[in-house]
Amino acid sequence: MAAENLTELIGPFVKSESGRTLKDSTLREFWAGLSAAVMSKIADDWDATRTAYAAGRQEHYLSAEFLEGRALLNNLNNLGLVEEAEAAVKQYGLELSDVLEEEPDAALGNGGLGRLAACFLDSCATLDYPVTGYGILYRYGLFKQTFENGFQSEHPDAWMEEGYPFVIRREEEQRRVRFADMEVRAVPYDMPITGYGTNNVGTLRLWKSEPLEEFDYDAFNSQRFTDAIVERERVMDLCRVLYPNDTTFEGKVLRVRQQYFFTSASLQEMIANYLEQHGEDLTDFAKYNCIQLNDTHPVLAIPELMRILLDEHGMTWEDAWEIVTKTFAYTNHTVLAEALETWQVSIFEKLFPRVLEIVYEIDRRFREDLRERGIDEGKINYLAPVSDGLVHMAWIACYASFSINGVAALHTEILKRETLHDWYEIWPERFNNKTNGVTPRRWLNQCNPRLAALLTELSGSDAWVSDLDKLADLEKFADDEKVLGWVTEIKDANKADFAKWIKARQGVDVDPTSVFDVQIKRLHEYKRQLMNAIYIIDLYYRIKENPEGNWPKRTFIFGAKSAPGYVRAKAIIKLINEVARLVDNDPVVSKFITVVFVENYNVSPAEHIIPAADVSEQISTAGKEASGTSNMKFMMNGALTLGTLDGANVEILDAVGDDNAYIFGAKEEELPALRESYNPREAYETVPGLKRALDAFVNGTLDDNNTGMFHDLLSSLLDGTNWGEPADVYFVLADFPSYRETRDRMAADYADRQAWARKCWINICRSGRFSSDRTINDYAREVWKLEATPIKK
Ligand code: TH1
Repeated sequence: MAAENLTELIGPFVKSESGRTLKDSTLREFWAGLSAAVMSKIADDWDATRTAYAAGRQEHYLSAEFLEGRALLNNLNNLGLVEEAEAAVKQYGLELSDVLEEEPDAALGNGGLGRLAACFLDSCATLDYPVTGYGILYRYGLFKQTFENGFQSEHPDAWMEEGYPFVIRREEEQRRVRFADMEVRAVPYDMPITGYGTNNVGTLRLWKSEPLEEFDYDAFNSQRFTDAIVERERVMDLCRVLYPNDTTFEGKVLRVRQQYFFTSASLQEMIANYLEQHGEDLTDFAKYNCIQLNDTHPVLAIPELMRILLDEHGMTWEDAWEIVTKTFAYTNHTVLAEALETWQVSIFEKLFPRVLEIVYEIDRRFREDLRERGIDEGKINYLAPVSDGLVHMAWIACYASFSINGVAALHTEILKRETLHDWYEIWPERFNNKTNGVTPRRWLNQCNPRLAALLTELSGSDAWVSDLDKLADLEKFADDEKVLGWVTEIKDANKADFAKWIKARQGVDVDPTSVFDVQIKRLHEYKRQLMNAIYIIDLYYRIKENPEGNWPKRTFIFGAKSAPGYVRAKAIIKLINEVARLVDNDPVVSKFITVVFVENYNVSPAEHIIPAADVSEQISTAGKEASGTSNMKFMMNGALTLGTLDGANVEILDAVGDDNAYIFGAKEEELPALRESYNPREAYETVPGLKRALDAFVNGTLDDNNTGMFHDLLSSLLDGTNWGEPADVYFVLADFPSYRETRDRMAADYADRQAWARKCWINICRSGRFSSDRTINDYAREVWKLEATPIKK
């Protein structure tokens, strides 16, 4: 089977997918056929990997989100089948690139946290680590975004409704999950995770909820047919939709059901595998299993594992707790208070009373433990798993985990100093940092084939693709004019590609010779897209004032979804769209600048945008962005960072030095003092140009269709709110002057393309640290204690 080539395989697979002759098949059917053919080539190695991993020590990555994006090209690249696939579709007069664009994004995540999980699985597969991802097969991924008159509107993303060849249903490995008010089947759908330069194939296991019986015949026979159908739908509802909040907690019952559902099913599988491989005595469970909790969303796994060990395997509390506290490791991804998961005790009571009982017992013993350590009651009550009628998921995680990590150096320091300070005082040895990373397969080799070819040629092999530190050897070309010329040519070609892509997608014209200045990430006040927009409004007025000025040509690119209920974020989206219109309608200003808001930003648009970027906007308020990961993707692709000293920006600056990054704004340690004296109204009155730019929100220059939302935005900056929120919480106006100065300087620097290209090259060559391979090797060595387990070649 594996010997068959794609040229032979594709015909039959397309036919079976489409049920038609090849010449009548659609592009989508070609995509499905080619994908199915690729799956058939993976099957044997996948099976061998699963068998190899089952026997030894394994790590299980529990995450409510996996933002995989598209799978076909990634798999073709990993299997070395791109050329074969090109030839295979060419026989039918098609282009592979057109076939690839047919694939829907698997958008089972909101943003950085979900995409990180996907990059991690990629690295685990590439490095042969025995790691499995567990999550939820959401029927609807993150909503699709459209703009209606500049306003965001949301549409369901039924991403696998038309069939999706990259998941396999494993009927025989289903589990049962019990809630107080219902019992459901958890059916696993497995996605193969191929690696680069290895035959190992990892697994992402996504659970789907289904009714226990296809039909409740009892209900049917007693003429309650419709009741039976309604009950069925209730079970299917469980996995229906991904909650669209990034870094904010929403205490919906369905969400906590999802969390218990996938963690319980995953644990049952781990236990079953242990019993099969290592016998009835579970004492050594933690010797063979380690569980990484991706934020607090899977923390119910802690009391659930206790429940399984106590109730189903008759262990004592002490023995069970011993296992649990050697098994779990917790990653914190944010210090924002609004992200803290605290569930009402009454919800636990209703859904899983036995789990609540266990949580209470953890709480009781926790209090006893801390009292013995001489800690005062006030602090104990604050840190306790249960207090004031709320279950604190982060506190359970901190108490039960042997490892607690942040996702960038600065973030981990803030955890130790503030957010988790009390925990750090009691258990300092649990704390460690694991700076995030991104996979260079998708985020360089795959999305930027021109640059990848240059890197391979200059280094004499493609070894850098799975060992990104190798790029450091290429720094010797930093003053080689020929190489720098190629770097510039590659960027220009990528920009031309982007221009074509966005024209076809949104009908917008962009000038590929302009500076491409990009901010793509979830819309949140702390990320300060608003500061970016204010800069553009100010620039608009400055150009109008001086139309003969030597203004560099620039394209400002945005991509961002707002949580549907986040009113202020939605107002910022409308504002940016209105700024785009203002600029576009002005015959003078539009000669110099263009504003493009990429609709429905997602993983695959990012793959078009990032290779074309010159400027990477990483402008969050210092201390608020735990890490950021697009900053790393931009760096790898030779875009220069315009950023604050926040999250992983700090480490990027460390790697490239002051000359090769543009840093501005208040530092995290300066903010408390600044807050004391901060008066945003004074900035409004005194910073040149600021009043003019902000007045545009409300004086008719920008139109919010009489919703009042721009007025609210302005007053959030100048007045705060009558529910006690201070003015300009995120220091937009405070950082604006240094942002403007730095951004202006950056645009002027671009004119010297050679000097600019040199900076780009340094960024590329020093991006090795930001490969998720480095991150995963660190987790494997320091937290998971995991050995690479290659299957035979
Ligand atoms: C993000 C962080 O905001 C970002 O800075 C970081 O790079 C990324 O995680 C990966 O570590 C987060 N996303 C979420 C999503 C939810 C809750 C908390 C966070 S933190 C739903």
